[in-house]
Amino acid sequence: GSFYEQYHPLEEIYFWINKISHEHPDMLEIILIGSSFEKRPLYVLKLTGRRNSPRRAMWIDCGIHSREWISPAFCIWFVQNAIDSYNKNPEITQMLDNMEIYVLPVMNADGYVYTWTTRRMWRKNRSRYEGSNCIGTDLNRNFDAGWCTKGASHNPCDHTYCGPYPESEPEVSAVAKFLREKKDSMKLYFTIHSYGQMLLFPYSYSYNQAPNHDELQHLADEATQQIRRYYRTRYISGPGATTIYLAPGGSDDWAYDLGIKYSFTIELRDTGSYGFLLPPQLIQPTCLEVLTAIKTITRHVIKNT
Ligand code: 0X9
Ligand code: ZN
Repeated sequence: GSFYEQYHPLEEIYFWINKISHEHPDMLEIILIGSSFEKRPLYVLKLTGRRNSPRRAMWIDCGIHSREWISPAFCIWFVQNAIDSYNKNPEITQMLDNMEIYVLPVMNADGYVYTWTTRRMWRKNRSRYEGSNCIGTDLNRNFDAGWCTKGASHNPCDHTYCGPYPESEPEVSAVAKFLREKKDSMKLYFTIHSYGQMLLFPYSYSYNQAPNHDELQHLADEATQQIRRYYRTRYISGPGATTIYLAPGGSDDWAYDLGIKYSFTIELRDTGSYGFLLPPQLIQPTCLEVLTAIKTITRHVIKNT
């Protein structure tokens, strides 16, 4: 298979980021937004059409949880697909001409490296704090949104450790700082996870309905119908808290409360047969079907913002 049909270690992803930006300087720009706990760079790709003066922006991050390898693979595939489809596919062209698209391919760089070298099922980052020998904070419990209430843990040895305080983790604070700076133009937020085949929206830190709940539910239903039409894959949708579980400190809820009224977590394939060990042959179909959902949602956001 091609580069886009395989999983890659972090060094190869960094190399790809450099290569593709040099090949398409008119459409891609590399932005260094910060560094990880172990001082690895966090690169964001800024993707734009050639004739755009967009006042809108959207964000896609991948790899918050290191063992979810399909997630970085999606971000990489998405960037490549957008570049190839620009001026060919009308929906992608419209998307790039109306939105600046910021893509963070691997948010949890240290954890990702660790899953390649040492422990495939590692989820958290690799931070250490005094007072415990356990390593790692769950980056999706460290955002400042109902931080460390029910659904997260104060115990550093747990999978859902929320960290010593909100935004304690350099990966989280880098993303939060960048989104805060861009919040006026940022209209749409996606965070890509696996697995479970779900399209989730706020809230996850409480059972309260989001102010635009009905609009989000309707839009999510439309998006999952598109996925179903593509390969008959079933995705379910709803607010995080009622669809999976209460889980505070997540990036989607934080982005939403920052003012990004279209905020989604996508749990990619599958529903558990392979789980995190999704075979590489399934990268392409997984990405293709979810792109239909992203197109549907983006079209709606362009029309309504
Ligand atoms: O628990 C999570 O962080 C996500 N599921 S995963 O299996 N990929 O770990 C779901 C996140 C939903 N959103 C929030 N909890 N805010
Ligand atoms: Zn996850």
